[in-house]
Amino acid sequence: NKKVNPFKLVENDLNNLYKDIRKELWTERPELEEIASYYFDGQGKAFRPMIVVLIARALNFHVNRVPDLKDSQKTVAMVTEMIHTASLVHDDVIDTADTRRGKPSVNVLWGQKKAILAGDYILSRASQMLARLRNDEVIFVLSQVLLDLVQGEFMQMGSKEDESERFSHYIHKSFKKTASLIAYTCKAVSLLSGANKNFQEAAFQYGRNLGIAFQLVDDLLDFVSSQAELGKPAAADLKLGLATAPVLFASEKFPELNIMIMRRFSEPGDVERAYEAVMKSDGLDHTRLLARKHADEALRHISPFADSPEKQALVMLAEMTLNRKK
Ligand code: 2DE
Ligand code: MG
Ligand code: MG
Ligand code: MG
Ligand code: MG
Repeated sequence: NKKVNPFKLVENDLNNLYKDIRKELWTERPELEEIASYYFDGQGKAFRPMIVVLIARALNFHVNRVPDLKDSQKTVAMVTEMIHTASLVHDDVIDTADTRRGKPSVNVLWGQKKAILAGDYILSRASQMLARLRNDEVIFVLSQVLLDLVQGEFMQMGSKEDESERFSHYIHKSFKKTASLIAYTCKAVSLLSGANKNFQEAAFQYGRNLGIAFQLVDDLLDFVSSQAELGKPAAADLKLGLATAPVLFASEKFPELNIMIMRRFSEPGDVERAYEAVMKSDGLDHTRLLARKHADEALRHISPFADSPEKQALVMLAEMTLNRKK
């Protein structure tokens, strides 16, 4: 059982991904093209396209013993990264974030108005690429992602009055804001592989669980990583008023957190006190355990896939999601 290298497996398929995206972003407005292309510099982790390509290849192999990526699946991988990036350009406007991926954010370099338009422009090009696939089901599935992203971001702006509903609200929000994109893009490439309904659902569930694990780890890293490691400010979520899993778990031991959660850490000293409480509680351990549970669940869903290097890489990806440091 030789160790596979997930990066090597997708190397050929992802090699030209950013270059190909930049080609799609061509427009006779040079500044619009420049802003829209800014994050497609090949420096991103390309975590999402990697998952999509590996699911596609694993199911292509499962269905006809040939893993080679289809052009339509390559398009979905590109569209995945484009939707993700567009949402981040808008997210940084909403969060007034001034760094992203270790560089100044689009809103800092070009201002909010152009950032909003650049995000819209990336989405409009992604829509055209999708339309060119002439596949209703794929278009339908990826439209759901856009809807979920907006709803997830909106859900995050409110705090649940009822303490007992907070955790399920948080998980639901995490699905919409983060996991939906991974889950539905996995489903889209599984449709294009010709896999049957059971395997389409398995691909969806792999993406859903991996995505929730990914967000739980993201929320954990916000407490334990530094600005230098993340390429964005640490403890940023509390400062934004967000009660993520570590805080929600900590509130079981420190009920005084509940009032701060309700006022979204807006009083002087709230952020520092909440941070301390999380550190003194087992909130971080609980969050890590829950991420592990979702990663295990992701693996359970792909266990019926025919064995292949791609399937083994999908297993490793779940591990990497739990162990990442940024
Ligand atoms: C990252 O969240 C953002 C996720 C989704 C944003 C969705 C928007 C709706 P974070 P970080 C803005 C519009 C959707 C479009 C344009 C498709 O937790 O920590 O703030 O990386 O992430 O800033
Ligand atoms: Mg943000
Ligand atoms: Mg945000
Ligand atoms: Mg975050
Ligand atoms: Mg993030």
